Amino acid sequence: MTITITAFERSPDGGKGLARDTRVRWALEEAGLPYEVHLVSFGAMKEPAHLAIHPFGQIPTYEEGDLVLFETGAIVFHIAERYAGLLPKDANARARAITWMFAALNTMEPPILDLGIARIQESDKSWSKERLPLVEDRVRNRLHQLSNRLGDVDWLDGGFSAGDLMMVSVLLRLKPSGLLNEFPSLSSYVARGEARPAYKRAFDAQAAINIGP
Ligand SMILES: N[C@@H](CCC(=O)N[C@@H](CS)C(=O)NCC(=O)O)C(=O)O
Repeated sequence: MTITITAFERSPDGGKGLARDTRVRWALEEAGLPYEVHLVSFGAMKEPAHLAIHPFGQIPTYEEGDLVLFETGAIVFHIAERYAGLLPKDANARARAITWMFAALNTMEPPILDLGIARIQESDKSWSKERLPLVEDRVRNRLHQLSNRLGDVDWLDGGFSAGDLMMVSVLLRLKPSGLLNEFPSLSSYVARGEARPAYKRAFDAQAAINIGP
């Protein structure tokens, strides 16, 4: 059955792979699944046709036959549950990998997104200079905790899993801030993710749309 995802017609990051279709593409590549991409403009994302598949008018979405999904956590979990390569077979290891997916989305991503807002959308506000260090410290705190847990191993819990895919995807959003460089083990962790052939294919596919081949 054909899998179709949606992505930005023109990503605001100009093809740096930070739009969230990249993590879905990465999961599909890890699972060896072919997929098609439907590109949507900012205007079209808010039109009824797209709102019917994404109630919040965002990308990405995932369609497979009658199934329509939104939210990258749900999409990556769906792919990982059904196809080999992203979740361990052992039930407890599987539950732990899923825990890391949730940790990436619920514990790491919110302060990281907040930092992006503080650095870009709020930079012209009178209070921006006072707020930014507070937001940065909240991110630093989480990075410190994550780096302590990762230690000197390659992946968060044994072999590479959907938990790492989601964590690396979330951490990648920190690159423009430079904060990741303060944590060498996390920088290496992200680099290991980026070095995976499946990630490279996903990155190149979104870049081809946004910056051309
Ligand atoms: N929690 C959602 C977030 C989706 C999201 O924020 N998508 C962004 C692109 S990365 C978007 O569509 N932004 C445009 C908008 O919200 O109008 C997920 O993980 O899928």
